[in-house]
Amino acid sequence: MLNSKQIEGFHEKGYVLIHDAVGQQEIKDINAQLDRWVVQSRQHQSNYGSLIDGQPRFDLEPGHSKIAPKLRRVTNPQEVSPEIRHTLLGDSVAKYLVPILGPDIKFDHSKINAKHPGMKSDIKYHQDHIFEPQTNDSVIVALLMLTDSTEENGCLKVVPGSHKYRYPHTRGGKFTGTIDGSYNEYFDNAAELVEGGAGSLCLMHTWAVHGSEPNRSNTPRRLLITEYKAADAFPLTPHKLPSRYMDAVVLGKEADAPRHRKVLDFELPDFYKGDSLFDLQETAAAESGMGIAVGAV
Ligand SMILES: O=C(O)CCC(=O)C(=O)O
Repeated sequence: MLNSKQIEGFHEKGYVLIHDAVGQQEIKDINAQLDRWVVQSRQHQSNYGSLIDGQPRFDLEPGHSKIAPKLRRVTNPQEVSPEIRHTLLGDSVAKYLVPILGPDIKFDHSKINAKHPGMKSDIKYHQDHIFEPQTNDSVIVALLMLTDSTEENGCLKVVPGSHKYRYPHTRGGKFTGTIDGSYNEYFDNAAELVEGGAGSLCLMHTWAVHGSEPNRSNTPRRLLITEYKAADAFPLTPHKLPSRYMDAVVLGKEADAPRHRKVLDFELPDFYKGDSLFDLQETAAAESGMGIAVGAV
């Protein structure tokens, strides 16, 4: 499914883009589901729905209203959509991961990030692994484009090679969900735009630094983001976005025992249940401070 150049590129840069990875009918079905959720969101004034631990599933951007709905995130949509379950827990996406993760693969969690025209949310630079640390780094973030993704509508940006470093996501001992803003200029200069058509799939290393700008266009940008991991990767902390499909085997078989990385070389996050990623990052952005790279691995 991935040729040797693509596999090499993933290890070198920390991500690889596969065009036309998932069929248009699946993409259409998922978009139809998301359209229904946007309509439903018009009935709500604040975040709503419920994950298995009670925190909200549907996250609304400030300024959301009945007339101008701003549904920006749906967490663990596979729990409430058979179409999404089919794509994420079947092999549509997972089959691409085998050359990197091996034959035995588990699902971790997923979310849809939506940026419709007029919405202002961005995603500040961060590394995903720090949010849900596992016993090893055989974890891939699979980002499936549900719409065409361009620089103008706020496509994903990845800093190539950044997966070989660890950056702090805390300030004053508090987990901020974002890397200190003093790195922004460096990241902005180095980051690569991940542009592609609907159905394209970006496989990103769990430690790759990434973020995205607000949508400045008239076209929507929708992204279905899923973490998968090798069957022998086990969580080090309670999950912040738990679901009943967490750790479900999607390909191959269960592992008998966890595999551990040699050194535990990063901070563990605070448990921030109830805060959305956006609130967490916005609070951090309002503060200032300096950070230092923890070091190369
Ligand atoms: O929506 C995006 O462009 C990036 C998503 C992301 O990094 C996240 O939600 O953790």
